Parts: sequence; C-alpha cells; structure tokens
Amino acid sequence: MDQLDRLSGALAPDRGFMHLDDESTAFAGARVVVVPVPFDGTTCYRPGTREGPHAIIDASRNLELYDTELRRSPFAVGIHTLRAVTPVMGNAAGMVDRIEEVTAHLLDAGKFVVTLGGDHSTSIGVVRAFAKRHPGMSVLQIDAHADLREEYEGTPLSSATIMRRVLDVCPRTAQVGIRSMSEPEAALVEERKLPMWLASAIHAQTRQGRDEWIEQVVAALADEVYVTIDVDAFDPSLVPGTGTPEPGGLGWYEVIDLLAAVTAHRRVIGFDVVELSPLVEGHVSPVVAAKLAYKLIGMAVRP
Ligand SMILES: [Mn+2]
Repeated sequence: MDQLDRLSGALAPDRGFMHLDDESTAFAGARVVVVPVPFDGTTCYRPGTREGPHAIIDASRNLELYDTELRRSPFAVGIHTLRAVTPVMGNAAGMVDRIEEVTAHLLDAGKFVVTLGGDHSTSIGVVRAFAKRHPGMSVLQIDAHADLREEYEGTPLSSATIMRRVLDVCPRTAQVGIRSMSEPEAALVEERKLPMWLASAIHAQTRQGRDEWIEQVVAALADEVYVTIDVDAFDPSLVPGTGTPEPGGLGWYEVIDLLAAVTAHRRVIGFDVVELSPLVEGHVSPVVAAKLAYKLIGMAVRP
C-alpha cells in the first residue's frame, strides 16, 4: 500500500463507494477496488469531469445494496475505495503513467479494478496496465464517440484519441453506441474493419423488437474483456451531465442487456466509467453512473 499512498492524495468521500461498513471495505479482503480519478485535463467541450468520481460516490449513498435482477447484494465480495489518484495537472502523459502505475499495483494484488473518471484519457493508462497482463483481451467501448483520432489539439493523449491509443496496445476492440466521428476516423474504421455498432443501427433493431446486435457484439469479443463506459453513450435525456452530449443515445436497458450478455458469455476483467460532469447536471446523471458501476460489479464479480 505504501506506493499507492504516494500516488493517491485527497481522502475519499465519506466511506467510499456504496458507503459500506469497515468490514466490507478492508483492502486485504476486498475483491473489488474502486479508483477515483478526478482529472479532466483533456476534455474538449465543457470541463467538470474532475468532479465525476466524487459525485458518483456521493450518489451511491442512496442506492440499495440489494440488486433486484441479480437477486443478491454485490457488495458482499468486498469493495474498497482507494483515495483519489492525485492529478498531474497540465501533463497528460504524466497522468496516464501514474494511472497505469496505480492500476498495475492493484492488478498485481489480484484486485478487480473499477476506475471512476475523470475524462476519457483516464482509460489509456488503465488499459495499458490491463493489456500488459492480459495480452489477448478485448476492449469493449460503450460511447457516443469513436475517439479514434491520432491526435487532438496537438496531443496524442486525450478524450478524443483514447480508442486509437487502445489500438496501440490491444488490437481487438468493439465499439458500441457510436454516433459521432470525423471523416478520417470513419476511413480508419473502414480500412481496419473495426467492429462498430452505431447507435442508429441499434435503435433500428430496438424499434422492431430485435436485439441480435447484442449477440454480434459478444461474438466479436475475446474471452477476456475490459469495458470502458463513457456515460455519453446513454441518451442525453437519461444522462445530461456530460461534457459532450450527443442526441440519439442508448437506453438504460440496452446497455444493461448488453453487459448482462457479455458477463454471461465472457470474462469481464475490469471496467471504467468516465466523462460524468455533475456540474452540467448533478442529480440524475450521477445516480445512473453509480448504479451502472454497482450493477456491473455485481454481474462481473460473482460470489
Ligand atoms: Mn464520448
């Protein structure tokens, strides 16, 4: 823990994620570790995602510990909330390295790592640590944006380049809920035949009462799957609290049904929830992000 102490500074909000008692949160016994990363050095439109982790943990206070669909209480596997990772301000590369280091420590300790952003560049360091230990894994991205730019405003490490950086270390990806990308990104998708499910295609099936897209996404994934969830994948009517909203997003049950299928047929080895901006909307959006994180812990980490 000494090295983790060096990298994480401010105290976690009162009692950590889900506000559990000491017995359920002790580091040694906890199978899950939640890592708050209050960093938004690279968000391009409206900042405020640095407030995301605190807002998610705060909102989790009001969630039931029992999951009605899973019919059990996911917290029973033990959930420790790390103190927030100290931001390296104005130095995206330094921040990515620091996040990789924290994640690596936790993975080597055998923990299931849940990272709360922060902007989406947070995921670059996390994925690097996972990819070194799970070279055959897939990355499933649930997001409104393809985030496949080679660089954005002069930097290769940004919210807008995260999936391009993922491709540097993990060739197997699936992108779901996408409805915004540049022409060069679309050309890259075409050229490399990157598996992508546009939100419009998902909606077309939903309107007809079909959901074959879920099976197709699962089929595209390797046995081990890292999941990165940008909350702007959801429709802005459900999650308005994000820096770069896009109309036409996914509904709650579309995302949950997908994650249920992925966790049933593949091994989800870790995930992050990023881009929540509670300063834009801080009542409903943090609750959605908190419930999503808790439910995915429940689906991925079985007792
Ligand atoms: Mn996005």
